[in-house]
Amino acid sequence: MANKIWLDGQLVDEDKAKISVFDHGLLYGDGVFEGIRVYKGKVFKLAEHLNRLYESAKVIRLEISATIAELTKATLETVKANGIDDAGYIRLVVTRGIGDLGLNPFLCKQSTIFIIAASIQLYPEEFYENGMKVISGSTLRNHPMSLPPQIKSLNYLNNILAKIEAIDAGAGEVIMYNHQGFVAEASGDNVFIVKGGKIYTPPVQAGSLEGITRATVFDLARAEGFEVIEKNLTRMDLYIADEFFLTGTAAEVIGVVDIDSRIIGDGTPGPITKMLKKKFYEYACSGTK
Ligand code: PXG
Repeated sequence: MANKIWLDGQLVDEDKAKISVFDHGLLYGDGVFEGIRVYKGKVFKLAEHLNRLYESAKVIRLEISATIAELTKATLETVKANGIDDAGYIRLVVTRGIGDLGLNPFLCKQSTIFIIAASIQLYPEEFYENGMKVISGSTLRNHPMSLPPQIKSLNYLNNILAKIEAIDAGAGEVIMYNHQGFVAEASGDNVFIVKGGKIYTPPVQAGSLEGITRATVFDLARAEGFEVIEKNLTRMDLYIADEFFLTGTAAEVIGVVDIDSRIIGDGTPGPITKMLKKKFYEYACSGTK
């Protein structure tokens, strides 16, 4: 059975879900999106994802042609129509809409909205068991005065260039630094380290998305009595960390055991990383939104 795609107010078959070649989402990467998980029939943190979507849209002066309540309903409808129950992945995209061949976004009459609900491609279990190898990328994260990394925009070329470096190096992910040399984020995840029993992560102002998994990990770690500190981190801080992990909708919580051939801890995911990974999964499956 073909996937049902929600497109501008209607559920249509996958092969009928088509976007115009004049859509500015395609012509200029002009738009915003969210990637959301479904666990045990529940859409994880939908309100937080939609809030971030509308904030991203506000910054780029994109008026979303639906209310939060309408998009909440549409998302749930799309999940149901596709029979997604667990290990589901929702991609909600809002483009500037159809315009002409000029940059002017205000000539686009109406945003285009579509929602895909599918199964998530999970990392192999051994990645979680054994930990991941990452590299420091030479591609800097976008300068916040250029394209703020807090916007989850359709323009991912900055991250894609960094991801190519990871692929070329045979690494699972790439760490991106900012123009000052501080850690920003990975190509699709936020960065955390553990040092001396405390948990550290860069402030979003260093150049990262304000990750929803990141915020959840803050809550879970603090509930376990850990201090979570937002602080600028250098490449050296990563090299000498006791533990190192990444967080994101796709990866959840995943341990890093090698960065630029410096081995982290004993070369396997550390105890706090493993605890948070477990707590995260339990929390996500508990039905708490
Ligand atoms: N930074 C960037 C640049 C991201 O794209 C995160 C951090 C983590 O944010 P969340 O809110 O997800 O904790 C992301 C999110 C994929 C995929 O298919 C990537 C993301 C989300 C969903 C799927 O690679 N990145």
